[in-house]
Amino acid sequence: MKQPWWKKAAVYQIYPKSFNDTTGNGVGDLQGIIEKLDYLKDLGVDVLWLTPPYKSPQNDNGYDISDYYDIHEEYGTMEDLERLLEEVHQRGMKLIMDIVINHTSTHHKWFQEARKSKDNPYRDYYIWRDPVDGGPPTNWKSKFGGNAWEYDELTDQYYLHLFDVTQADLNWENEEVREELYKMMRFWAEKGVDGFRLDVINLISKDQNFPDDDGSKAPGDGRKFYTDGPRVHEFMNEMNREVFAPYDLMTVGEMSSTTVEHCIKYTAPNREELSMTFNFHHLKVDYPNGEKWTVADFDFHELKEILSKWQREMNEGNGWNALFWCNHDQPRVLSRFGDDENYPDESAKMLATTIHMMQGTPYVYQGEEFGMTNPGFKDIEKYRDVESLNIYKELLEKGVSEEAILEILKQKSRDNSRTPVQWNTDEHAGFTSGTPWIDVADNFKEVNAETVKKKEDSIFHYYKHLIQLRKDYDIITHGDYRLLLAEDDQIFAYVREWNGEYLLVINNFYGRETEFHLPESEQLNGAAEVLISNYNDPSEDYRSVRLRPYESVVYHLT
Ligand code: TEU
Repeated sequence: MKQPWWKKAAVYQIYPKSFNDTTGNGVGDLQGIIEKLDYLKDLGVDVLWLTPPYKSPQNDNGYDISDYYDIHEEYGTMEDLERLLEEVHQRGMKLIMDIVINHTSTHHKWFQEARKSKDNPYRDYYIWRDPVDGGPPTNWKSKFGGNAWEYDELTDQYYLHLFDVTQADLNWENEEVREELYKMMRFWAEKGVDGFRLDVINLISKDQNFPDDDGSKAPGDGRKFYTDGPRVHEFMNEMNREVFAPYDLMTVGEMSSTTVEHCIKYTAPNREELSMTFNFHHLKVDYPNGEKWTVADFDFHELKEILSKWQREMNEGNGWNALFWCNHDQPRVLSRFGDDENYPDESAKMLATTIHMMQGTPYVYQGEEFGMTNPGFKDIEKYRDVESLNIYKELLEKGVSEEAILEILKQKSRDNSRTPVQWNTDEHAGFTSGTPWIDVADNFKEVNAETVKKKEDSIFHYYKHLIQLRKDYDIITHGDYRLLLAEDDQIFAYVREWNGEYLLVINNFYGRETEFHLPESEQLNGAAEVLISNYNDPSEDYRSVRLRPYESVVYHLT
């Protein structure tokens, strides 16, 4: 069977607001992306994922769309977008658009109409309910804090918003809504975009009984009544038929709190839903007891276990994973799982190796390819993100000290990955000639694309090499996966096996030396070649390897 092209592709995520500003207004723009396309081509990525560039009041940086058919003015115009698409295609790359269809901004004309009256033709585009006992219809919580229902005086009803109050959930039960959304997606497909990243797409189907959460799991948050909900697979299949299949699109669904069983259903080819899914379980290993808003080390054993489970089970079920460490909602991977002070180079490369040798389609988040870090903001004034500002208020009200909250945000805020891309040593790291909308991290003089690219053995070139390896070695795409030394406190090692070939991937996740010994049960044989390593003199004997701080080495056995 012919394999889809995206199984050997690497995707690069662009958060336009922080990417590159050409107008001097402090906000990145589409023209700024065009300027950097040769750089991205050089990196070797095949696909660019653009986070929402549509018209929006920007309460959630574009994830609150007020017009799906227009571009946010700070980013440029529709002509700029078309030009970007053309330039991307000219370089043999592809462009996928981030699309947010679980909710719209309350500034969207549909919502503006809907709220006018109960019998407005658009009323049923959203989810409205009467008050219960003078309060919200259910005890569901918004992901950004507070209750998920907002009261609207005008009609004495509540509307549902799983995210910000200005992000009203669409009513997917309404066929007209679905048709409107498919029509809009076809508009983009007609323009020539190559696919979509679908925001929180597993939340679109809500339990129509709207029950209160009894609190058996996470008290009262309600997610079990809308996560991978009753009709979600039916809707995905319909969307595939209506939009994806006719245009042969690549699609990646962002899945909030999902399960591997559901992700197999979303992505197994015979089900005709999506190409691949993002899940976040491996990025909750530093949320002790599920609590994000606390300063905590990550649980290494849990990390290995989760990534390994998804590798094994998605492969067995014929599903397909999106592989990633970071995005615009997550802290920087180097600051989170590596050592950005003592071993930035070694640990960034080791982390990249860990996921780039797995099965799936790897994603690189802007700046990751040359080792960008969390900025370490020390003042609440520096933060911009709605979620961070909400939690700051909430924790203050609960009596947590400001100092403690700032420590938490320093580790967990989404703004950690949203600071401007550090291009060079110029003022504001070459991001803008004006005042950036959010501060540039202080380390830009050393950590910037230009400086890092110049060094032959730098993180940038290492990423390039990893991306190329996936193209050259089919085993990375097809091989089975098994974890080695599951109990080891420091080593993350695994074997990929395919057609009598093996890849042996060994990573030291810490700054202490250790030794790897191949378990007796592993009957690997054949001549070994080192495919890649972050030290220039890795051990030749793969059965016994002395590992230096954050050392990573990949052997190919044939
Ligand atoms: O994120 C969905 C999501 O559930 C998270 O990753 C979110 O950031 C987290 O729950 C906060 O703790 C997507 C987008 O990627 C994010 O930027 C948007 O804010 C969100 O949907 C709403 O559209």
